Amino acid sequence: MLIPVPAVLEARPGDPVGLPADVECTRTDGAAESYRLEIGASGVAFSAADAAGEARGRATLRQLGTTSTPLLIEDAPKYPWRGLMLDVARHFFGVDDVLRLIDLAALYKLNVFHVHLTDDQGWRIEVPGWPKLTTIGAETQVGGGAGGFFTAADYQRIVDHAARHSITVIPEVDVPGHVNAALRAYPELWGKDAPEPFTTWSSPGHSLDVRSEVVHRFLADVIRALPGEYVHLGGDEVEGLSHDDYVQFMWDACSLVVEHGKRPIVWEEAGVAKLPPGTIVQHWSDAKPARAAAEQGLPLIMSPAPHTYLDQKYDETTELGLTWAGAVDVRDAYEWDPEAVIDGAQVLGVEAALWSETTETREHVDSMVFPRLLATAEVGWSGRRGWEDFRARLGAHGAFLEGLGVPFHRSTQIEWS
Ligand code: TNX
Repeated sequence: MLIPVPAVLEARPGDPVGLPADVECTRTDGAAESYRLEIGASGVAFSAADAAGEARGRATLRQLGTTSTPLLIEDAPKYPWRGLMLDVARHFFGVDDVLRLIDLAALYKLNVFHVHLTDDQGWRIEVPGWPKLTTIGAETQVGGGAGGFFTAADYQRIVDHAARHSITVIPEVDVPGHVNAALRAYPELWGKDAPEPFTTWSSPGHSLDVRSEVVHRFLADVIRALPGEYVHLGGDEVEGLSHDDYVQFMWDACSLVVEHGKRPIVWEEAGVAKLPPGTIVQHWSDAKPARAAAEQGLPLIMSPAPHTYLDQKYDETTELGLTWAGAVDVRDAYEWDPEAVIDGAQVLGVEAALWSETTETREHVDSMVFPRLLATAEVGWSGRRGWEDFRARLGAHGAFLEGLGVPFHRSTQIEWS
């Protein structure tokens, strides 16, 4: 829930996005992530069903900025999956930038941080036994600049930090396409000469040699290197593979994730393949394979590009961003129903995605993520409460974002206070 904030916010020097820890919270029975907050003359009564509920309640307290206005909030999420994806492959963002973004996501009750770790332009995560993935595979990014990568310790810091907000980190390693960086490091993964670095947008369209033994060994080592309950295997925009090879590979790769005791996630393209039960499918653009996934009984994460793609321009005057999904202004990010996107889908939740072809700095990221992420957050937590209502609350919320030092995009759809 996005709460209207008072005009004057308490300054919290040294802790610009920290959540208040000074109000005590007790545990009660209730739905996952639920909490109850009662502010009265005699003080604050705060209870939550679990640690996540406590974190969501503290986010509300932080947005309120005061414990002196009487109120009663009984709150629980509509969907169990409310995510933000950051692409660190097209342009690399370091640990500090990532931790800060997670702090901001926590303020809006998100509970998933999905990090797109590999793509044509760079491989950004250390994998034991495959050192060239990061020495060679990480050295470029879009525009040709130096890339970067997370060591295992860096990545663990991100996971631990997110866990303190009851946010789950989802690592994505994109296979069998979008692999140019990995092929440069280990050409045996496609059985040809090492390709040239790829430092522009789009994709050279290369694919792993999915029938080779080395690819399966590689995948197992990658899956083992990634901590957590989930592995996102990508599976999007694959070129140069037969349909049969593609569907067989997606089945094998997802099964390998299951064998490692983890739950696979894939982009919607893989919905045309038979996938292990429990695999989560992420819709972004094409209803047909997403529907095929739903028909298999698999749960879906909704990231429809015209509503959740944070890399798209707000309007034709926006400097950064792509346009293939049309302009995505705040109203587009807010006015959509996750249940109405794919017929018959079991909707796990929503996720906004920042692809980073055009975003290079923290300021770039902030201006694309905010305020649109707040719309996705509310669609996922409260369900829609009406555009005019949201619009008014968001307008009053501008000062809050400003107080956090977030250079958000001042969409002309909003009357900013
Ligand atoms: C499509 S969404 C992609 C990404 C691009 C994005 C740009 C998806 C699964 N694939 O590789 O970065 O469009 O908007």
